[in-house]
Amino acid sequence: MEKTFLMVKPDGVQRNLVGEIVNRFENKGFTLVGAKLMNISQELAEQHYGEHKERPFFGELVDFITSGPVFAMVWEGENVISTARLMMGATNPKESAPGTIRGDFAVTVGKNIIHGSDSSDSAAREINLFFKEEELVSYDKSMISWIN
Ligand code: RTP
Ligand code: MG
Repeated sequence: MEKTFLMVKPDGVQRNLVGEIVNRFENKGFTLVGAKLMNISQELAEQHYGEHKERPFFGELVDFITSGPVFAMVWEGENVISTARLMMGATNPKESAPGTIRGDFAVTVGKNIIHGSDSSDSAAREINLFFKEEELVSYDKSMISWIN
């Protein structure tokens, strides 16, 4: 089953949006298979955002993502990589549609609440960067009955 790496950025954690964001992906029907609240080191930030190394905003981006705890997650489900990107909304909140996470909660591009992998290659790379294999679980919700 397809997996993606999603992360509530430091602004989302500070604004108490972790629950709201988890809720959206749960309600959609995806399965949370790994999660942790953590601080990102300078080294991890530079690796994670390596593709933007030459961009003028790289320094700011690394400073921001290391400025406070993030909530790192791995989600599983059919087409979860592209669907999560749709649910996040456009990178720049001034273009992200209402109803999306960035459209509903963010104003500026530098503080856009959430990160999500943009392809299957980046999902594999980012999951590997943030999680050890034993930190991920595998389960089938339909097999667990809490009521009967
Ligand atoms: P992300 O990687 O965080 O999920 O965001 P994204 O794919 O939608 O956007 P990407 O192009 O990968 O950019 C990474 C992050 O860099 C910041 N950014 N700042 N000042 C700027 O013009 C600018 N452009 C991008 C954003 O926080 C973006 O999420
Ligand atoms: Mg990106």
